Amino acid sequence: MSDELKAASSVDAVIVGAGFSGLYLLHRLRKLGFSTRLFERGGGVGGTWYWNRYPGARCDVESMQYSYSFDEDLQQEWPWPEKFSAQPDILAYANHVADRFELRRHIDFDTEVNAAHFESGSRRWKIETDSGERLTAKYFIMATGCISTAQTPKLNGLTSYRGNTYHTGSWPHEKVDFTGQRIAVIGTGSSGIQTIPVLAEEAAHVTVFQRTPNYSIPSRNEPMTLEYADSWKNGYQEKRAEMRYAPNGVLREFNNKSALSVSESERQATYETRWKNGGSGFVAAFNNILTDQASNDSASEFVRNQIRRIVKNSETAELLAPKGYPIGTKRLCVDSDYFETYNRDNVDLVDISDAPIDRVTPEGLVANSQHYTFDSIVFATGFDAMTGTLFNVDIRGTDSVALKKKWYAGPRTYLGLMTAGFPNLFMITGPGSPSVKSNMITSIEQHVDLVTDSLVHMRDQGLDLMEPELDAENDWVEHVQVVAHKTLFPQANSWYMGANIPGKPRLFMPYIAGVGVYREICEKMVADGYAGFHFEAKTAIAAE
Ligand code: N01
Repeated sequence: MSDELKAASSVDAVIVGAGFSGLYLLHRLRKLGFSTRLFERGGGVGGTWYWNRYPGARCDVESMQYSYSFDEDLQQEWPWPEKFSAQPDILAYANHVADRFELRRHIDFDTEVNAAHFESGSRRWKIETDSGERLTAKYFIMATGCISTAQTPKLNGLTSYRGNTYHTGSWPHEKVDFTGQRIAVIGTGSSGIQTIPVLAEEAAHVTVFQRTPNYSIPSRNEPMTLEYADSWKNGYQEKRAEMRYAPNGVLREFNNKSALSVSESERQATYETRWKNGGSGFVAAFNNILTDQASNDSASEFVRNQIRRIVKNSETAELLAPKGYPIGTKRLCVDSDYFETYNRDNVDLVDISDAPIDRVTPEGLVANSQHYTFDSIVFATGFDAMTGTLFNVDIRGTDSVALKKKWYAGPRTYLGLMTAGFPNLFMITGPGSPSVKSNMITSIEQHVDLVTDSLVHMRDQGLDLMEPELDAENDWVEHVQVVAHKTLFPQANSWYMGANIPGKPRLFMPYIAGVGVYREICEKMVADGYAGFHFEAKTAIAAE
């Protein structure tokens, strides 16, 4: 590290990221008396909700459940205006939490952590930021989220383009006015599917470039009623307790029947009801949609038929109807009038499944040998998920081994929390934990509690260093894959599998056995004396 850098300061814990993980972590650690610094690359709190400001951005987990449970007054008092909250409302909530718990003054905004190197002698992490600050910490905690590194494809000619380009994952703060514009949207994942209907309302013309069609279920979003909010608030404690052990960390109606055990008419009626009710609970219509091909086929075909019913142009409908991978194995999208949007005169769909976009020109782009002219191009092309943001920091553990090097064939963690060879480095909702296959806030709270409890345990026991045992880590990595391969998930080219990033290792990154199962495993690990973790007591040299 450079000598010109500022003199090192020293804290118990450095946290990276002021999203929902970082805010709760900061709150807990400060309450427990640990000294902290939190660095956030954005100019404000909110993480994913700070960056993803694209028109139509909205959460697909109900607000009454996509919210913190750690403070009863907070959950009783906060008024959510809609069933599924829009990005500005979630960001307002994050800001409220930061103010209510007086967290803001402990955060360095507009500051990126560039490097974190573990020094074995002192047993401290040496951390360097892009503002030139250098400091040391006993604990280094990446609370950087799972989908925070936006990916713009490296298209030929992109720098020659004279119009404006946008990425849904790093949208401008000021309103973008698309009135009268011809715009391209590249990508039809959750972000594209949310923004296309809203952009189509404003722009003169929208051309959607689709590489893979996605399954999407209508959200049936509606204004929050007092009755509905109260049905949660009068019993929040019990409901939250149940959520913590629910398969996805959310309460929703789960049908414990196989799709193949019922008559065709019951199956169709069940899908109809789920479609009418809306939301991603569609895949819980039966208990084996994500594990049994024939069951999944019935659900997939039901959704394809809904698309054929909604979209008037049959050729367009067929292009929009996903085929070749099971429903739910790429992130199931939830929309407001997505398929209906293709009935508008000002929206066209271009299928680029056979040949990628050829090149960008100063005026637009070339695909399928045709030149299209655009005033703006919107990239809804996703993220380098789960590992991308961890690799953006030069993290080096024992013997200066880089995290990126250790994980060259894919992430290796014990419980998605820590990785061997990187003592006292914690990840909140890291790869190998339920993370993106759950209600993120439920999983965030569990991980933050587990990490902070571990730090208290170390403090109480006079311990200095915590690290997974290699055998425990190897067993966990294998277990995560075994569980994933009992499902249909590995069949899809999804970002869960790293398939959206050229050259990224292909393996299923989240732990899919369920939030409740995972929590019980963690509870047992703690009850068994932090089984699978290795601790070292304070030494004279480390205590200096
Ligand atoms: O990103 P994605 P996203 N040329 O990776 C296409 C969460 N989220 O930002 O499928 C052409 O899903 C790519 O095509 P393909 C949620 O977890 C939640 O939409 O790889 N196309 C795909 O269509 C979600 O899953 C909410 O063939 C290219 C799209 O771009 C995650 O964030 C809302 C391309 C990317 O889809 C990511 O969603 C929004 C190229 N070179 C996001 N490269 C809610 O809560 C990529 N694509 C509702």
